[in-house]
Amino acid sequence: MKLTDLLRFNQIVIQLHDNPDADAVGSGYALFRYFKSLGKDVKMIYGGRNVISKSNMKLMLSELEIPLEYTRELEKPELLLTVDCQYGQGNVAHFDAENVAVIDHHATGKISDEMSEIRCNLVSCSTICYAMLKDAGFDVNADSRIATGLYYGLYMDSSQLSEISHPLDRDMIDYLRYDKSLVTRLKYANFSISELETAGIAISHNNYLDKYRAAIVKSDPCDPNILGVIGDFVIQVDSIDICVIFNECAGGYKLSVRSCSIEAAANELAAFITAETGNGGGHFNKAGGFISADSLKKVTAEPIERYLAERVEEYLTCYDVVRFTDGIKERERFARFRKKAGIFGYVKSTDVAPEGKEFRIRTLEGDVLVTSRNDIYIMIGSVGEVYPVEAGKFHAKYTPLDEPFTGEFEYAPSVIDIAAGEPCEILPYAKKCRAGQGAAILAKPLDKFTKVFSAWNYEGYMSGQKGDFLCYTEGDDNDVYVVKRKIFDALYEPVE
Ligand SMILES: [Mn+2]
Repeated sequence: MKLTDLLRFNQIVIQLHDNPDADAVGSGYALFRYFKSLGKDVKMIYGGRNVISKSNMKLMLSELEIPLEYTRELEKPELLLTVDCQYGQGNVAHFDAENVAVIDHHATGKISDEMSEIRCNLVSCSTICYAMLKDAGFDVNADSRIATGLYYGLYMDSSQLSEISHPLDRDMIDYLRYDKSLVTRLKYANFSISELETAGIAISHNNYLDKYRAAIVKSDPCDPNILGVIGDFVIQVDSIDICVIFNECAGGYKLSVRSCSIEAAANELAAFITAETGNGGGHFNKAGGFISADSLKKVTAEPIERYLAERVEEYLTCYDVVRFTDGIKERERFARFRKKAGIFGYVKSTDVAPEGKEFRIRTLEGDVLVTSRNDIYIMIGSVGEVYPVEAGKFHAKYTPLDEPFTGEFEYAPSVIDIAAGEPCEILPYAKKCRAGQGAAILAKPLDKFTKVFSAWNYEGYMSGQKGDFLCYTEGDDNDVYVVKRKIFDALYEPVE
């Protein structure tokens, strides 16, 4: 769905979920301003049992002058647009409407269609609205109140930005011109005394799995942000390397995951725990997730606490580790392959940034730090995957062509100038290259989930599932990497 698709309606009511949080309000307000700017008859409402009472939310509404109305009755509008929630859910007061549209980031099994935009890979609904408004040509920086609302929405839904994962979330942070002093005030009006007590009770009742240096912590229902705060505290305990903090929320359970173990990324663990029941993701050290109560019922009859402990144990005992310093083990199990002749993209790092400058390559998998040098190139694969390569290796494997490289990707690869903090796209600089013959690699399919610590300065490790390929550049036993099975099958062929 595009926002412009909704312009055929004139009377629009934006509905937030009951007990609206910063993300719902920030998202709703940005949309409100968009429709208002186009002369629509628009209002912003929420229903349910409670009127907003949290001090940060009251401050947000008054300082940003957000015309949010609490209502128990609504005259049937031409369009009801539920934001940060889905029509018909338990935490969304029911109102009749002639037409219903949805913008949300919660995984409920429902997918996007012509009247709904559901992106569960984004940590906040504010990010979806940012992207949709940008698409519709609306400048969210035109009024800092709009930008501030979106920023604070993302901030609060990502446990203070620590659980973001998608490059769009990061782009939004870089882009928004928000009111910094107001955000600071909001940050320090976050918890009430009773929530402080809730956090204290949660911490003193943790379930410690000493064999795995892991802790599962249950909190009473509270603001989801408390979970992140508890996690940040618990992970500092000397005998705890991993912790999962959770509580009940509308429709299921909200999770915060923390890890200081180099081999167990929090985002991977969050995705693993929630794989069958919801969604999860974030950073290497901090991540978040959601488990839907309905989905949980389908996979287990156990209490959530047991289920979480079992999933953590299962995760921690399910993988192998390969380090680039190990060299090739069991060489006889590897076969020779080479890249099929094909067209790829490449960019010289010095085209993107002056020599010696450090920049980040922003990809779906995360940011990779690179220092611009004559002998460092950036490769762009057929599905938009991006990685640094030494010029020597590049010229051995590829023939550069003097033609621009173009492609359509879910997220167009971009780089960030670290000093300036500005994102810039790299596709405009990209040229084609042809994979040459004789670029042989040694590869074998993985028998199980494997984590690979490569020689490049990645934020952690690459991981492969069973069936993905573990690869070495022939002649360099330390140049190890993982290629997803689908990509491997498309790009490589066996060499006799
Ligand atoms: Mn949200």
